[in-house]
Amino acid sequence: MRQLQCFDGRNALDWESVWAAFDEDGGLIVEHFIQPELLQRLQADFAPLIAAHRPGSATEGFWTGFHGTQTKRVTGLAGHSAAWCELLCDERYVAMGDRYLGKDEYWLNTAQLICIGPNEVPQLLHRDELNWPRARCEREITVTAIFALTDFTEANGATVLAPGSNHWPGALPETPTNATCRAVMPAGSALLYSGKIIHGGGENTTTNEWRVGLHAGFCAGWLRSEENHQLTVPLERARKMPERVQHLLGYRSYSPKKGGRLGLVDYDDAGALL
Ligand SMILES: O=C(O)CCC(=O)C(=O)O
Repeated sequence: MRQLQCFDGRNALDWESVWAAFDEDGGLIVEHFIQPELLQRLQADFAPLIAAHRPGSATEGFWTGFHGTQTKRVTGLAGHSAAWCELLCDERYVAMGDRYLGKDEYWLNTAQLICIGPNEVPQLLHRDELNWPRARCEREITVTAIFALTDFTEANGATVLAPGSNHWPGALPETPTNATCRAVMPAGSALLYSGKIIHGGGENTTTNEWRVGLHAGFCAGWLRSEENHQLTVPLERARKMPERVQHLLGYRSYSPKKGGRLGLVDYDDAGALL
């Protein structure tokens, strides 16, 4: 069974190998990506939000199954955690967005805590780029990180991925079980992956363990992001955030090297408001 390549974030990353793994397999793991002290602050910031949240989806129909009936999903995180805003500025995370989507040409798509609870069934396998089915093209339109805030194990719901499926033709080809692996990784690791790789949340067969992942992706600046950050992080709060975070949350306009500008305010960059 093909596995994802694994790097050690305590050492300087060999970027050529990192991008080669990303391009070939569609994803990779960087263990120890988050410093222990930052990990503790993230866990402390998010613990009360997770405790206050109930499992299951607010949306009926297809989304009830997709989101998971035993899974808590918590969004709107930037307004609650300075530690998360700090991680958003991590230069290795920035490097992934800049490489695949173009420097300053992307938004934070969604940042959600995905807490997979005991007895959760496997999530439907999917490709993240299918959020925008008509926009799919050869290039990446979305790339994502899942940061492990607890250990990810086979038993508690480590993400299921099909390495190499980023090259498979068709919108969502059939995925044989023997083509998949699990992103087993210790707390503090990051799974970095392409919008084209087939993947999904894993089954949680434990009776008492929650698997907590911070699922945070970027999407191209010409796309509407999954989460509406400007409604959960009000302007006054955004003013106090690092410039990169303001940008990622949509408090900037999209100005590609070619083509027109989007998301303007009074024909100026939205950043002028701040
Ligand atoms: O939680 C995971 O491991 C993956 C979840 C996922 O891919 C999703 O909800 O879109």
